[in-house]
Amino acid sequence: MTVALISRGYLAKTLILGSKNVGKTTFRRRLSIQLEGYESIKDIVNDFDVGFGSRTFFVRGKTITVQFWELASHEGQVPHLPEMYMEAAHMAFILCDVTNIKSIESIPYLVTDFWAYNGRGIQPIMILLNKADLLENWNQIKKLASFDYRDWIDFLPEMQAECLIDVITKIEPVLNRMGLNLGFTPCSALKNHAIITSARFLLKELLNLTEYQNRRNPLEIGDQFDQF
Ligand SMILES: Nc1nc2c(ncn2[C@@H]2O[C@H](COP(=O)(O)OP(=O)(O)OP(=O)(O)O)[C@@H](O)[C@H]2O)c(=O)[nH]1
Ligand SMILES: [Mg+2]
Repeated sequence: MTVALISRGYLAKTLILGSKNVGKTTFRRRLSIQLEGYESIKDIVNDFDVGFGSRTFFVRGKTITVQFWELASHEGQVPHLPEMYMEAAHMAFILCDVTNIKSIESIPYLVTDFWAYNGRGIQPIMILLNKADLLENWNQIKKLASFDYRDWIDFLPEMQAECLIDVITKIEPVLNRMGLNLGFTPCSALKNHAIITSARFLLKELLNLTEYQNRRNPLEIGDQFDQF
């Protein structure tokens, strides 16, 4: 008789958002261990061009499978996010391209949409300032390896730094009120810079949020993850 080993764990559904050409697909592919067959999910949901990936992490004694859903964006506009994908998401990566101010300016809109539609309200986000390898002082920046923007924002070109401070001012206080931190880091597909550590950061924030909410309302246990 064969005994199936069923591993219990958690599922954290994660969106990968960002305007056109910021590097979402590259990021998703590098982060994912592709599950056979799932790449063809595009065929099933071809209305929206959704890319899928998945990877399992072990964080604070919990095995958590992270599903990544990348939604297509359209030239020159903040992508319209189909509600069916937003609804059940636990957390989101928000990507921008550090050389493209417009993509930085779109961040607050993406975050607002995510919080408005996911069905749980304010959930953890990690902002990735992608293509940081294109910056002049990338060699200095990459050594900082910090998710706290106060450590590296002065290394950015002035326009980008100003734009980012504006974004941070809008988003950070909202997260702080939920006991969450804003994760915000330069990132590059080259050498997988900050890719796995960003996923771990998000998961820790998600666990913090779950604990925070359970403390506030001890009867409502564990609805942050779908157990499988
Ligand atoms: N220099 C540099 N180029 C990158 C990086 N990540 C992605 N790219 C390049 O940026 C271009 C767009 O990358 P994609 O991953 O297709 O971006 P996307 O956001 O999925 O694009 P759309 O789905 O069309 O909106 C490609 O030419 C990538 O090779 C990075 O970290 N550094
Ligand atoms: Mg793409």
